[in-house]
Amino acid sequence: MEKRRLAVISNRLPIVLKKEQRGKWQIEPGSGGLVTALGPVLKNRDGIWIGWMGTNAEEEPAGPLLKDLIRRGTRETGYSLKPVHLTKEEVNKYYHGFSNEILWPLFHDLFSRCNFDLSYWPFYEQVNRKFAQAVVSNTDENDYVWVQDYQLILVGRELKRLGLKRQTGYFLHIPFPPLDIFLKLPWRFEILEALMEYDLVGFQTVRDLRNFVGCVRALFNYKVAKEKFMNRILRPDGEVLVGAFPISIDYREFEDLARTGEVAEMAWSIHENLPNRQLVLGVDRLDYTKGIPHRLLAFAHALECYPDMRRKVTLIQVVVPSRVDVEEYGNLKQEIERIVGEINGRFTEVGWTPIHYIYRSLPRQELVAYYKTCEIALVTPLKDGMNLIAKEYCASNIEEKGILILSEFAGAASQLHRDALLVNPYDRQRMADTIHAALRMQDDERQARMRRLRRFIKRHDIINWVNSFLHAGIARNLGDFPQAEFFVPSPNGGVGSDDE
Ligand code: GDG
Repeated sequence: MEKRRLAVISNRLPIVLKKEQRGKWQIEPGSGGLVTALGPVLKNRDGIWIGWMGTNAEEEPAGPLLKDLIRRGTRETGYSLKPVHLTKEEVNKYYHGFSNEILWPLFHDLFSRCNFDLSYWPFYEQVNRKFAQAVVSNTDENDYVWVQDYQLILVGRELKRLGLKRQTGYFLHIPFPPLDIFLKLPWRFEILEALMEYDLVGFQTVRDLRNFVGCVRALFNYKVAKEKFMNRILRPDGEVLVGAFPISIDYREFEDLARTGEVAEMAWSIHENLPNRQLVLGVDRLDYTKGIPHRLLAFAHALECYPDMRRKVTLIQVVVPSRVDVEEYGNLKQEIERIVGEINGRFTEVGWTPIHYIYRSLPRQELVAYYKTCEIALVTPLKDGMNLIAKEYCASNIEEKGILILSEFAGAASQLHRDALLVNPYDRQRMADTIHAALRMQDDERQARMRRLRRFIKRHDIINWVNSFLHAGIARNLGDFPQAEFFVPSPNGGVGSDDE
């Protein structure tokens, strides 16, 4: 049999095309968990990555120069990069429109933020077809095609429409909503049917998986059979395997970085400049799903309820610019800055400012220095597929004295609920109480919790994630990966029953 290659299809390529000030084009390597995880796998399998380069086709460099840049990217990454070119209108309607104004809010349960603009759908279909055509041109029958995330749900369907036979897998990085929310989507049947065109579909948590299966049962009445820890959906013309594969991080990379002298020095200087107090850290992309205003207000409520916290604790809130040209995100930034200003105006005393607000992306080393040195991480999204910040904080917290306060609505809670302190981000009083309790937690309890968190994440790292998906997808080996837990909060802080 010919060699099987792995082809990853994602909205963005793992390189970024940048125009320097003097007009010269450059490529820079992309960062993020997916790039680190898939890089080695793609290299070893003679891999291919298909994606958009983040620029409008109208503004891209001329053909030969672009080819040259891509060739350079291919040389540097060690696998083949295949760009999909999108026009400005396609970017607006497929990416900003259908993906980010419809699927993103709907799948995060924020239905009232959806803009069901009818002109977006044809572009979503058209661009997904373009991606499928790129798969046709760059892969052959032996290759395994692995499609990533909500922007590209229709690629599997389009491949079939083009008459192409490939073994395909799909992973959804964001949550999958429950039936009552999913039903609001005008294209609900098309989206659900398209997901069932893949051979394997992976979700972040068992809850997402159940939501999906619930929608399939309700809207299509297909039979669903359990097989080991997976479900097999039996369509009239075939079957699709669905499972929960919680994504993770490159644990080693964060731990190793946290051990370097540079990071130690940065970490020391952070505390040196904010002496005699505990530091609470929030790091988020600018996005309304991350619950930043709720968190700031809960922190202020804690200062109000527990005056002993004043002068002894500082919240460092890092907000990473994202989707900056979208009006809604601009408004969110203003709202955050207004709340920070009000809280600081109200509580600041000579020598103590309650919130340090940073609005920019930090270099990886500096981010890890904050992870390493801050006593508490406040990771409180309103809804999140997984949330990698929670896992990165633990991996980098090598002295094992940190406390993770985590939202029940982050996918990460389904794995970390035993040793993180869980909160409902809408419950301001409980959030305030939990922050206060964390500040007073004894060192031995902190250490025991953090040690267990780190051990778990080390065992369930990103390499493990890639392997379990590919084992299920390529080898159809369903036996040797761990069962994900079904998590719901319980009154005394345990795991909900799994009696489905
Ligand atoms: C989607 C889902 C799911 C953040 N600030 C800086 C920085 N980051 C990096 C972190 C982390 C990543 O960005 C953020 O990952 P998240 O998981 O928190 O969130 P999304 O971007 O919303 O990702 C999410 C994820 O996909 C994976 O499946 O977990 O639920 O929404 O890796 O390190 N990196 C640097 N400086 C920063 O200031 N260098």
